[in-house]
Amino acid sequence: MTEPRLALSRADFPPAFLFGAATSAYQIEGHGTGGAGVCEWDTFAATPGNVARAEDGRVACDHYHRFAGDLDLCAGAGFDAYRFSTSWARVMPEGRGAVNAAGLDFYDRLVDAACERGLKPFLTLYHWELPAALADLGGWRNRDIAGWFGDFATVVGRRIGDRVHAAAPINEPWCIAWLSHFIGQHAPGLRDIRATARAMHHVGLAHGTAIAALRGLGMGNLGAVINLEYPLPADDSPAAAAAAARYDAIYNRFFLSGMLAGRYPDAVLAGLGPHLPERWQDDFATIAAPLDWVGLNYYTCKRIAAADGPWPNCAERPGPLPKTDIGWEIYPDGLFDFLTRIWREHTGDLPLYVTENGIATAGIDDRARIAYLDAHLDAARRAIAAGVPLRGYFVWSLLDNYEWSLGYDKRFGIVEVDFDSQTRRPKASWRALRAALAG
Ligand code: IFM
Repeated sequence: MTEPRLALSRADFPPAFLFGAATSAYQIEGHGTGGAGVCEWDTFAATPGNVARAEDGRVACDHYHRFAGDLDLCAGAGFDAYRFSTSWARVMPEGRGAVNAAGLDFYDRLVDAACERGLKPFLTLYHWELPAALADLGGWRNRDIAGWFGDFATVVGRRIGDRVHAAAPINEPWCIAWLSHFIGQHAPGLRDIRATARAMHHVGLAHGTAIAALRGLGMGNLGAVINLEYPLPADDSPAAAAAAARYDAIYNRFFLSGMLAGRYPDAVLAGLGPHLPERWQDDFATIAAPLDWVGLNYYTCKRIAAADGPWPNCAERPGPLPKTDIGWEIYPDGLFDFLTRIWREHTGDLPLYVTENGIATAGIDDRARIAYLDAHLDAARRAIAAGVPLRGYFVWSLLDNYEWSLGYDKRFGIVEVDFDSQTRRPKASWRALRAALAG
């Protein structure tokens, strides 16, 4: 059988365009080893009903011990960059105060190993493993988290900031705030509008505080990584159009607008305004600290209908397009539209990156992934042709890994992981990428 190939290749992109693979700490490292402190996801997973099969990140891909081989696979596919995150609870087991030297040493070795293989390290400081000791103090609901996070940023930046190519404080603010405090699907599993409003604001405040801390260390190339979901009205009614616009404001515009323009959209203030902390407007001087780039994580669209009940009066409906193993519709045009819209409305000349894009699909002969990557790379290529200063694209993910509340059976990797034996096997998509990125 002939090997499936991507239609696009490196030659279809500008010469300096970076191709990378992305991962995150808790999803691959094995949180039970190396002196990491208990984090919110450990206790969330240990609570019945929160995570499929109650699976957690204690072992995951055992990347903590196998990172060298994993980076060989990343470099072997021809990638230019590796996007990874540092675990707050591994570096500071209590979230504040004492540093776990073994944890910092691990990230030091990891960054060196990436550089040795010619991979530019893209650091994300926080990808969701909040130390449980900070969750005890209210976690993202507590304004003090901005200062605690700034201290964590300083500890990490001091140690590896000299070698990372780019850094962003926080991965996917929407997931940390809305998905985790309003929908309750991620740790800490709350469903409360006041908690949500505070988390939405404090995530931005922590982001800006960390940017200031990293700049204070002399680091440059600092950005933000925002996740986006393309809202399509579920029907032709004006009510559905209005609901989709509200969804867009909450999901896609709140953080971009806060971090880049120093204001929140009125459509979100209509619901969250009464629950925001006092004098929240004063914090924009910190939240909207100048950035060097913006990263967009994109996967899917959502069909949004109007709903009864309290704000935001939005309900999701099933859509007709082909779906991934998670049930997400495949909608590459959403990536093109977002890139062009965000460039025009929010970021202007700032370099953009697609910092995550990928598909959950089973099996090692993952032609569905190759088709998905092709279609989204084509959307990226079209956006560049339209003038968008897109500088790179990262596949999510290098390895099959812990997909949060869905556990281990949703497969996002271009490399298969057997979680019993910890064997790695490159999939057809890994080989297709290697062929496309060669030369
Ligand atoms: O696995 C996640 C990742 O942690 C954040 N972005 C989306 C991915 C797929 O759901």
